[in-house]
Amino acid sequence: MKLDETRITRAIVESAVKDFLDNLEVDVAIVGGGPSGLVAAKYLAEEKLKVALFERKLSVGGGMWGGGMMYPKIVVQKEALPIMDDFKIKYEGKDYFVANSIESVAKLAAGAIDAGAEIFNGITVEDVMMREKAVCGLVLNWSSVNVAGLHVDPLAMAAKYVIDATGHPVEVCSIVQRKVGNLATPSGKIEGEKSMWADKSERMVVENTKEVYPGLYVTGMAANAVYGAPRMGPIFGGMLLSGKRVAELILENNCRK
Ligand code: 48F
Repeated sequence: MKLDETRITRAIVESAVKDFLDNLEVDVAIVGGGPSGLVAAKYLAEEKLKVALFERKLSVGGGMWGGGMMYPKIVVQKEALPIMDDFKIKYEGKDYFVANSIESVAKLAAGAIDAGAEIFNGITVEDVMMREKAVCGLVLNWSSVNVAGLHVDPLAMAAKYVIDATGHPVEVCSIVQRKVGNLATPSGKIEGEKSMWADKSERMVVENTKEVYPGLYVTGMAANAVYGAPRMGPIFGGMLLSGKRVAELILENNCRK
């Protein structure tokens, strides 16, 4: 076959624009492609909800790639093993089960994609859309526009539910707190992440996975940051369980409507 560069260009642009247009109105928009966001994406898409995930970087995986201090290993406790099995991630050991961080990211991403979630990389969520005191969509720009410091207006997309899965910086909840006000926390504000305490943090991250403002849910490390719980370091069971929990909450809520 004789190759034509303009046909390569046309194939890429047409396909990418089609995917973007197909996802302008979705059931669930997930901000952040770390472990909690990817797990949520799979379990929601599997139930036939339309799911779009937006990741600022080129690669999904967030803080999982680096394992513990760049040893490419993560620890998972037994409560999360059914999720590891759902994604076919291998592990070994006893009590403190160990998995390869690179395999873990690759399989979480593959699981989300195979379930039908659409992943958009290189896009930063810089604001939300609001109607009648509820979050109803996202405001997007290319991450490269932000890195270059260019003044370019963003575009927007609509979602019935938005999930903040942005990890430690808890970016979407911060925007909503700054622009709109009260979150569903004791102080009405982001309580702030506390220093490392793995046992407490891993238990609390599932409890803290909630609807924090109408239409806006929080999962993963962002959930602990919002509700003032500690960090946990490179144990990832809580991230997986929190991602599954947020999917369950949205599915329950969606059935009631
Ligand atoms: O940080 P991250 O992995 O979040 P997580 O799923 O998992 C936390 C763990 O990795 C680890 C931990 C547990 O042991 O403490 O830190 O809670 O992934 C968050 C992703 O969100 C992206 C960011 O690039 C990362 O890949 N992200 C953050 N802000 C935005 C964003 C934004 N405004 N728009 C798009 N993506």
